[in-house]
Amino acid sequence: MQRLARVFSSGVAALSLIASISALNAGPAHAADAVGVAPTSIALRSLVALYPNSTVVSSDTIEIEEGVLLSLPKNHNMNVPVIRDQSGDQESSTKSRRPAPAELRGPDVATDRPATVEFAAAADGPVLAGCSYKYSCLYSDNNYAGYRLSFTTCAFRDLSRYAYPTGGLWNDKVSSWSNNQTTGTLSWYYNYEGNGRWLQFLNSKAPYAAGQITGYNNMMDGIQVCPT
Ligand SMILES: [Ca+2]
Repeated sequence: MQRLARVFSSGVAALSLIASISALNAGPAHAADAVGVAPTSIALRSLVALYPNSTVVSSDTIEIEEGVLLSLPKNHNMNVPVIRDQSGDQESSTKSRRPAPAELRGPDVATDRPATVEFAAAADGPVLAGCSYKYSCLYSDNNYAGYRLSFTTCAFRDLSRYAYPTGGLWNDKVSSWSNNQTTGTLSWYYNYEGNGRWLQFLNSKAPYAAGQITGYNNMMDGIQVCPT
């Protein structure tokens, strides 16, 4: 009977802990959240905590840099936090930064951005493989699964500048890709060869999607979105 009472009382303690966690999660939005969307789930809150300068843009997506979005996997349990393995973080932060490519060279064909790029289109275009219209997307798993990076600003991005949510960095993590920019707009993809050399090994012309990267899985280190 005494044992039962103890069990009962610890059960109450556990319950009240759950209640206080729930209260925490249901707490008022921070002032900063007012700019975007309040992170409503445990998963999204944990993701925001990993990227201190990020802004929430939707229930599964944060903006980690201007024009760069990071999304939770489609099948992520929103009640389960994202846990980062920090064992390699110190090594990553002391690694010397890769120099930006001096000159971005694309393929010999179709290097021009078409004159008919439809920036005037006000209505949203269709989502492609989970990738919003006007974005070029990279996924950590095959078939557009796993974590997703979405880029909309025309710029070169070194993937080794972005922390991968569960540990390490985003370089050598990409397993599928899509380009849902305006029709005809290009994206170029790079592998870093060392000594300042970036090798363009793939390119795409919107709309385009590939569920795997045959021969180049987990190799990509950089993306140039809409080269000019
Ligand atoms: Ca690589």
